[in-house]
Amino acid sequence: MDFEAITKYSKLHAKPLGLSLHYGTAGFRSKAENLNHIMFRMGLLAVLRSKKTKSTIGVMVTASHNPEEDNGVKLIDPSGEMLAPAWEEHATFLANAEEPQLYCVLTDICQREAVDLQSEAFIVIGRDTRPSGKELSQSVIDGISVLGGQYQDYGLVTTPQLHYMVRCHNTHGSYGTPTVEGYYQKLSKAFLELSMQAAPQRDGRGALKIDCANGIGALKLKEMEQYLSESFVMCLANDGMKGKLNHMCGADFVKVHQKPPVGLEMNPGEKCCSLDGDADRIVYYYIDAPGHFHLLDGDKIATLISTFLKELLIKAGQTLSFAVIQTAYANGSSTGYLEQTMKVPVHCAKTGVKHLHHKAQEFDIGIYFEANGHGTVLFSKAAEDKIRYQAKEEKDIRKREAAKMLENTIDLINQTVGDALSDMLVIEAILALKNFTIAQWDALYMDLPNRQLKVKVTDRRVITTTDAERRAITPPGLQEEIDQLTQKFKLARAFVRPSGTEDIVRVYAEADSQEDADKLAHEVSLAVYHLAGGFEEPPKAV
Ligand code: G16
Repeated sequence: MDFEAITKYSKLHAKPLGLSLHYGTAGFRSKAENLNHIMFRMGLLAVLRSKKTKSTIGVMVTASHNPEEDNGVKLIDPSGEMLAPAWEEHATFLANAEEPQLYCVLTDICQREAVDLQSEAFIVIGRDTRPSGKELSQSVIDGISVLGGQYQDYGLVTTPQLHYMVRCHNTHGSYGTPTVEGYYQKLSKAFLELSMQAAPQRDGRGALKIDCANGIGALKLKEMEQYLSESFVMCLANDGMKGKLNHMCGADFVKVHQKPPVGLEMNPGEKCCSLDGDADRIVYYYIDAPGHFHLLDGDKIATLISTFLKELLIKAGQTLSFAVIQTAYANGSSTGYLEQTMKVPVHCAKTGVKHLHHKAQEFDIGIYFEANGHGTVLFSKAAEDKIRYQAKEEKDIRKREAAKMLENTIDLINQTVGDALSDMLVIEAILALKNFTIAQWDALYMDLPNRQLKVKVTDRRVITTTDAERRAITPPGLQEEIDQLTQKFKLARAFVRPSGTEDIVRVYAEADSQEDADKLAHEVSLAVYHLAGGFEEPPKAV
């Protein structure tokens, strides 16, 4: 490593003295003006990770659901997964080194990880549509170049598209062609083959209104549209021509506020969905005839996909282990339905797709979705091989057809990470095959009323949790207070956790009526405010 070059270029991307940022739930996130040095240093780290793994590594510049003035960055590991936890620690360490220590920290990482500096490095880069993205990507490139790494800049892509590129590069094309066209071709082929057997869609039930959160999703859906059949009618709203990214729209807004986004006109029964800013999450919704809003979130998506896969596995006569992974935010009704009605094992992981992804890898088929709409399905290598073999060689036509549909589902799902575009096509294919309206899908089970709130505190790290974030360990007295409050309501549950993407504490509550869920969430927010160093005004009632 060239000490002089690193020192010289680092000064051009100088770290503000004393600024400390952490690799959180999905990488670094902060106001864009704080991130120049982080980007440069993540360029450096990506090169070391690439040398260490002798593989292509991804660097995605995005702050996903955060507001437009924020930005962020995350590294993507060789199989397209989130960065390994030990390297998240290196990332934080490197990000917070003051200028004179930077070289030492780099050397230390190289020694600890036994990085062979003579190895080659190849990095792929992508960014979402934030105004700050281009300049910050250039800082990443500067970091890569100073360590002699090679790179390919994909420019504007969805986060899941970059995850896909990384996997394609490292599997030498067997996962797919590492281009956006390759991505569209792979998904559209699987989608068209899968939905081929669906009855023609009557009454416009195939049409879908999509709120693109004024983000990258709009651009990419317009590109993908030509690869899909004319029978799939998409109508895009919030396509970034007028509105601000994630502002009063997008999957996070719709999920948290449980109401439609601005900029999307809804008529009763119409199927609608929202993506988030970098198109890695999706939620569906509709209004019924009296005008009530119904949300179909990640839990409902997991249930729909589980039902579909379970039916196909039975038809194909395959006995593969199968589980659903959720987080503490999963609605109690969804867990009950999966376990008791569908007889599917359910596991709870900490928030962050990286945690769910690893748990899902323990099964032949692991379906993971966060309630916020972030998720996918993983098929083990053995399961995939069995299904592909059966799709080709099975003599029984019915079984072979079921195996063929499972094979198409494998190809349609982005197995690297939650992907709004891929998830949307999976959902659309299933609804068409089952000839389900969105209301019929919604009727699988009834959600328990729930509420999510945010509380501002001086230092959110005073809250630590256990039991997959369902119980607070610190500050003292907080969990006892939550337990007492919860006891006052029927079918109630509540928890709090520090966000890993925003400077706030998240509060979740559910109960048997909306009024009680709102009340409980508010009372728990007040407990957080008083016991965990709340500032500004105390939280107001919902
Ligand atoms: C990211 C993560 C998700 C997580 C979400 C919220 O989503 O990828 O797994 O659920 O942040 O995390 P937290 O509650 O810690 O702020 P996205 O869509 O912003 O990348």
